[in-house]
Amino acid sequence: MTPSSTRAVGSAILFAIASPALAEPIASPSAMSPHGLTVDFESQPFGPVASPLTIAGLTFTASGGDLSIYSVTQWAANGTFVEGATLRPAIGSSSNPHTDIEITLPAPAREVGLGWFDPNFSGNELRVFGTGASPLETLAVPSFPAGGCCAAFVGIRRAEGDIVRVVAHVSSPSDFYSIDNVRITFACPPDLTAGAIAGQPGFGVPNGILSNDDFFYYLTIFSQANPAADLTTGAIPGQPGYGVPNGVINNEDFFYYLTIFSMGC
Ligand SMILES: [Ca+2]
Ligand SMILES: [Ca+2]
Ligand SMILES: [Ca+2]
Repeated sequence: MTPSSTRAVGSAILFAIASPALAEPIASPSAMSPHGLTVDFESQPFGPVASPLTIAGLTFTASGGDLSIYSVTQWAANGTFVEGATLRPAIGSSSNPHTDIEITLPAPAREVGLGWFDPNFSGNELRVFGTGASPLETLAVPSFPAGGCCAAFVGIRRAEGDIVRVVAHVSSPSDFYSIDNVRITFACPPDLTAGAIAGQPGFGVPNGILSNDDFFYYLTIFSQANPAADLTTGAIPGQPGYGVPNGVINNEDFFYYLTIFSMGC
């Protein structure tokens, strides 16, 4: 081997070792895990709402003021990636322009996706962060002619499962936008709650820690036939429908949860 070919092999090995797991854009909500959390804002009253706003453990903050729940039903984009109630900065005048919306997650995630209503200018971005100040990934939001015709979907998967903060970055203060159907797949699927006592803060919100509370929480939602307890079609790994909810809550779901719980994070 010549010194240069040795170097080449050496750098190839170093590259292989140093290369992080690939992050991949996600093209549609259907390509995301069926076990994700979706926040669709449908339970929120329309109109201005104070920032920060917390829903299902996700905390939404507008960088320039308050937030607002906005209906997109009058636009053709309704029912694509955005529907009904959506979240936007509380705008209405040039003195209160469109600003970024930051989403803080209660536990690390490996998939994040959302619908973006009426992106018109280039430069709109979905930025995902770990614990550091620099984005782990930045995704461009496709743009469309102004007028509410269209919505975009932007999503990202990181095998590292290290996303804890997401920013919907708006290109311009005058690019009217809102977000909807914010989907999060947490990094630890059996982590379902922070505590096992109903009504306590953190009940039903993952906290990045797998403990007996998660198991008791699953027992609770299973016994209540909560739709969230539907995790699988069958309990045998490798069989079709394993890990795919089927609209039925039965023992298969219980044994599936036992399996993923015993596997840990
Ligand atoms: Ca909605
Ligand atoms: Ca937990
Ligand atoms: Ca099921």
